[in-house]
Amino acid sequence: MAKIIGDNLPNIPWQDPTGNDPVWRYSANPIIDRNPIPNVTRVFNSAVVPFKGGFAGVFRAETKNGIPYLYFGKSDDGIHFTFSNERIVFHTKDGDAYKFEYAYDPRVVKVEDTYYVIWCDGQHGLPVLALGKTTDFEHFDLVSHPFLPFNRNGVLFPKKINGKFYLLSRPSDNGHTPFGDIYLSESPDLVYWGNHSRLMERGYEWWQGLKIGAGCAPIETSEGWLLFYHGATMTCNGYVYSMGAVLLDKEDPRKVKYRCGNFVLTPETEYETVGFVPNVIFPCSALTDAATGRIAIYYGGADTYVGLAFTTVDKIIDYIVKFKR
Ligand code: BMA
Repeated sequence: MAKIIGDNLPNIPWQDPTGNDPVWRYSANPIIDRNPIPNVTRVFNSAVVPFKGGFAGVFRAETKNGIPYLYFGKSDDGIHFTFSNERIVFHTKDGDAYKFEYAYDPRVVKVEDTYYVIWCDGQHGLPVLALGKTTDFEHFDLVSHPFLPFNRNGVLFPKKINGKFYLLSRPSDNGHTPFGDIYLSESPDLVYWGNHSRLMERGYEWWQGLKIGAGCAPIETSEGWLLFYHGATMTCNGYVYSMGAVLLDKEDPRKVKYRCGNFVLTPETEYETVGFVPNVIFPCSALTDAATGRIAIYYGGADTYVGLAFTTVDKIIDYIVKFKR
């Protein structure tokens, strides 16, 4: 029996499965609909973490001038969120408010007592990763821009390994990036990063044949680090984004133990296939309950909605191993 190494969180969102799929959708999806905040048209690709007995999140919110920024939201049940009407302000080392060009696809990861927010930031019009931090979701500081342009999909490990921070990322281009593999880098201080290496290449399987990118923060399990990621394929009608899953070695996350050749969730429902960008499932965070092995995954649907999907540590690891490449 595989186990989640982590806290017991009996109040995470949950619904029992009705079929045999390795990952199943919440029946009341999408949990965030259009126009949820004044001057915001869509919220998607967002990250939720447990906070003070409830849940806090950093949300990708597309404002009505078409530019994405980061907004804060909180919830008692992880399903119904109330949002701040103003964007999150990150403070620079000088105490000034950081001036955003744009900001999207946030991930939030707690390491020790600090919540780190990583997003794709615009600098001089180019996409770079930015890393900020907070302890209370009221005051946020900008820590660094870890890498040179162009890069997206920065995902921190929730624990230091051998005293170092580990960051997954996906070097990209300045457009819609028709290529891309997942890289792993390490740092003693979140400012200086090195030992970059390619962790996983895009796959020969068609659903992940064009590019891949890390999704949720890796989940520590008795069998290794469980990573949900996205894989994209190219069609006559543009890209299609599905969710994949892989198990990395616990002691050395540079080693892939088992990578699932099948997707674990692919666009099927209306809120995944119809929207601003059709056919997109884009996982950004997951909540876990160690006692029951439950996992609740937050994902963006069609660049328009936020959906929830569920699995258990046993079901997903069995599936990864059964369909390993
Ligand atoms: C990627 C990112 C995501 C988006 C996806 C599909 O390149 O920009 O934010 O969900 O494309 O449009």
